[in-house]
Amino acid sequence: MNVKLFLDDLRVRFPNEPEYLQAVEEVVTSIADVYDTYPVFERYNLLERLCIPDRVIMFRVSWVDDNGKVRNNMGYRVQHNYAIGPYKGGIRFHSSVNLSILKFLAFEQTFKNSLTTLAMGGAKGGSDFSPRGKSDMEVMRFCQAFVNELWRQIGPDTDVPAGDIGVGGREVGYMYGWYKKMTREFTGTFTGKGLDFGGSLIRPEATGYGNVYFLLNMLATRGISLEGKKVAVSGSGNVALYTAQKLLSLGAKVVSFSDSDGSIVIPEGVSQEQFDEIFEIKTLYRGRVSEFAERHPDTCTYYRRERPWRHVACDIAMPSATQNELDGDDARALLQAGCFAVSEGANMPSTPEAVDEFQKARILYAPGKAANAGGVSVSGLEMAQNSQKVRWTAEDVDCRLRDIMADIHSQCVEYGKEDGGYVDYVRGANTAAFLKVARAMIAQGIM
Ligand code: NDP
Ligand code: 2IT
Repeated sequence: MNVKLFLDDLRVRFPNEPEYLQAVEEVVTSIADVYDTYPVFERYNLLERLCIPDRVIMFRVSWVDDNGKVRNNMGYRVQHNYAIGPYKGGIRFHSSVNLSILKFLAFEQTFKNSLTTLAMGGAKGGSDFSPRGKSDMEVMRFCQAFVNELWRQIGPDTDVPAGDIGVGGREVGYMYGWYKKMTREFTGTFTGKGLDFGGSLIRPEATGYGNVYFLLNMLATRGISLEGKKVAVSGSGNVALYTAQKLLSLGAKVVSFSDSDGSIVIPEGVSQEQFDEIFEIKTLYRGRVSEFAERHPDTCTYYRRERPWRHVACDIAMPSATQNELDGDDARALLQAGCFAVSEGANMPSTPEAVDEFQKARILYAPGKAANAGGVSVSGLEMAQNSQKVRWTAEDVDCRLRDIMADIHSQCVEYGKEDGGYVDYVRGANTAAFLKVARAMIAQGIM
């Protein structure tokens, strides 16, 4: 396969989709060798079929705000690939959402879900609607209008949405409620549901906890303990908060958080009480990290409109906000300060230049599709519980999550270990994920 020609062709066909092209380029470059090892792949033109989504559904969402004004947003669902299971992936509500971002996320999700060991294909959806600053009733009306269009396209064995940026328990509840009303079915078509109506214990925690479990597996390969290590976290949403909660419980120091307005840095690490305060500001009041900085001027510095990376001295970085939030200069600053491990909670948070820096420096670097797969894994466990109409205990789900993260780590090592012993987790994750989906696509024929 000629990687350059393949990518040039995609660039011509999808010129306005930089995030999608970025995600595809990373995967295609890293699996080129294994792709060429099996001529059947090229005979089936498998790569092109795997990179272009099965289908994209786009629609207008009209809703009425609290002032009686009619508002219009765009709605999308990208059903990328369902070779190994029903389409599965989150819904993102954020003003930045566009087709390129959702296509990159659905593409990544296909590979991530393949690594989880569970039967799930890849999808992503969302809207350029932002829940921030909206009342509960506005969010509810928007979610109902969104699902009014989407409900025909999804189902427990067809496509199962969940949360992502801007979509948490509240939004999933409203969407699931309307889905039920339209279908008159109580099935597990959404995951991340409330515990009282089919949700799984540990699903809210799963992405953050799973990332820490993955990190522990990586550290173990070099005999390093997490205790006492300084960890820079970005974001302050679902993933960031539960990452920090697990880190604190294991004796690590969490030295930063951020949101779209700026970052807070706490050089000595947040205490448990301070973490509880941040958790409350973010989850109870939907507030800003700057509010915490205002209350703690002695221990915490606020950097307005800046990301944390150039302002923290840390051993480990866990970017958990959004795509391309850590660039080449940030990576060099982190390395300079002694950072020796990066485990991505967000999807594609590091730019290609940053990834290159981490890999050149031979530090432990785990891409999001491996490290943050805990969230969708527990979504898969929620689907399993829903179809059996049972509820597993928190211990049971947590134990399965640990096992899955260990399994994903082993797959990365199996396919990513180099002669000198260095593990290229990017190549490992992409290759393991690709081979499973590719085998399934070949076995099921061209469609
Ligand atoms: P949340 O909406 O709960 O939190 C997102 C956080 O990131 C917020 O602190 C938000 O700040 C910040 N953020 C969002 N967009 C930007 C931006 N453009 N610039 C700077 N900061 C930004 O989302 P999640 O925690 O669920 O998601 C975070 C990341 O993790 C995403 O990349 C998501 O795709 C990924 N992920 C999520 C999973 C899940 O289960 N939820 C699973 C796997 C990956 P603000 O409050 O100001 O908007
Ligand atoms: O990026 C992701 O893996 C998610 N947002 C979670 C998807 C899911 O279906 O739980």
